[in-house]
Amino acid sequence: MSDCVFCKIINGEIPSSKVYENDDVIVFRDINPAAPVHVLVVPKVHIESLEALNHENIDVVGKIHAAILETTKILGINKEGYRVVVNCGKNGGQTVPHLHYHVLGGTVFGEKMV
Ligand code: DGP
Repeated sequence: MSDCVFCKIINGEIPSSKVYENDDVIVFRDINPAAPVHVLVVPKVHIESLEALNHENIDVVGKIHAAILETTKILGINKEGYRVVVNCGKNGGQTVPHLHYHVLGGTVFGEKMV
């Protein structure tokens, strides 16, 4: 989508600190990190949110999870652990309407989610 900030990052129109990329997924550092390690795992296909997943595009979820596993190894957080968050829609706090998984690490998170 032409006015989507993540599509612009995928197309190289906006710079990003890229950590990992393959044919289907790109991973880059969040511009406003909430933890010492904070990256966004983003499918290259424009899907608005988790709620926009369907039988046609659901395969991308496996690709995202595979990319998370590659990324946590690259970032060296795979052994100690990390948190994965997906915000969905207005009440979920989603601000960029292009499906993305937050991967946060490099610190110890408490049991509380919020
Ligand atoms: P969410 O609230 O789940 O939609 O998270 C969107 C995240 O995207 C937020 O943590 C900040 C990040 N973000 C927004 N614009 C940019 C950008 O242009 N570059 C990068 N690297 N991150 C961005």
